[in-house]
Amino acid sequence: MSGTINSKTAEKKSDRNRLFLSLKEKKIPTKYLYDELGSKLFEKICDTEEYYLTRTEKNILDKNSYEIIKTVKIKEFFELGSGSSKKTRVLIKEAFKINKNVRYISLDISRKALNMSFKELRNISKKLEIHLIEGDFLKDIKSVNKSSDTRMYLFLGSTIGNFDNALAVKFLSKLSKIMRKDDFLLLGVDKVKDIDIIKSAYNDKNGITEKFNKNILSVINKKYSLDFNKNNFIHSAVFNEKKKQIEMYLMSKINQKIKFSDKDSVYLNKGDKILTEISRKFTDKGLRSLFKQSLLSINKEFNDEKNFFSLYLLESTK
Ligand code: SAH
Ligand code: AVI
Repeated sequence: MSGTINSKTAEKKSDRNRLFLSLKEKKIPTKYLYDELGSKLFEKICDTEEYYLTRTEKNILDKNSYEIIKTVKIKEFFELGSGSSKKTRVLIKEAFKINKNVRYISLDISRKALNMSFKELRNISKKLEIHLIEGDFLKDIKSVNKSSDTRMYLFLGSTIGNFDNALAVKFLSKLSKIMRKDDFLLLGVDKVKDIDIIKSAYNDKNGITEKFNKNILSVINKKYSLDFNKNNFIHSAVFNEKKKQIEMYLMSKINQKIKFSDKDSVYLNKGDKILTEISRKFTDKGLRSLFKQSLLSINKEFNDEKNFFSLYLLESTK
């Protein structure tokens, strides 16, 4: 069972150049974590004992979806980076109970995620209108801004934490400018807490995060005909206390040269680290400042008892 996917991800020569420039800075864009296997591994991470984020956010949603849906009259949900939509389900189900004409749109870079999302939401009802868009939320949001119905944007799972501050402000401001008077953004954010709890979420004992991280090499190998050997790398996820962020790296075990094209190669020394992802953890003060800079204001805030994770219902102040 799968829905029709509208694709916006044609491969361009500039993507290859961008990847090379990124590799020269010892970075791989985070979006390459998510191919078919990457999306499956991410789902497995969500079920690990250590990865508290998903179950905490799910509990918050389970408890508050009714209140959210009751307070805001939404015709259309537009989820960015939906993954499997397992958490979103309860929200859409509540909305569908009230309004059978409710519409759900998912924009995700991974086909696997879109298919999982379709499966998850289709079983609410065959009548639920579902649109799937394979695209990059950093590039393609504007092109799907065609609806005149009241819309709730969903950006869950603390994916905003995968952006540095400048990118987060740019992304959220863009959303705020697109949002109309009656639109909302529901944003999930992971909070600063005991460092050991955070670190173990990215270093699970069964090595699923390690596989997820190393899979990024298979993704770029396949996409750009490269020959990274994952056995020559070590998974490293450390907490940068100053920046309050997890930094996920692949550390080279050896001195190595990876051919990129006839004229270009990537050189790595033993111990060199390639950054694959940052995952920022937020304070209330930091969030207030982020929202202000991004032309957003808080309508409602939902937390768990331990204050591990927060869900914000935001409005545009543009
Ligand atoms: N929101 C879900 C999934 C989070 S994982 C949850 O809370 O569990 C991040 C999701 O964003 C993945 O499904 C991944 O495929 C998607 N993603 C990552 N980078 C993206 C990009 N640049 N554009 C669109 N989707 C992206
Ligand atoms: C999608 N994103 C918010 C996850 C995170 O926690 O930063 C991705 C992830 N990386 C490693 N584990 C999970």
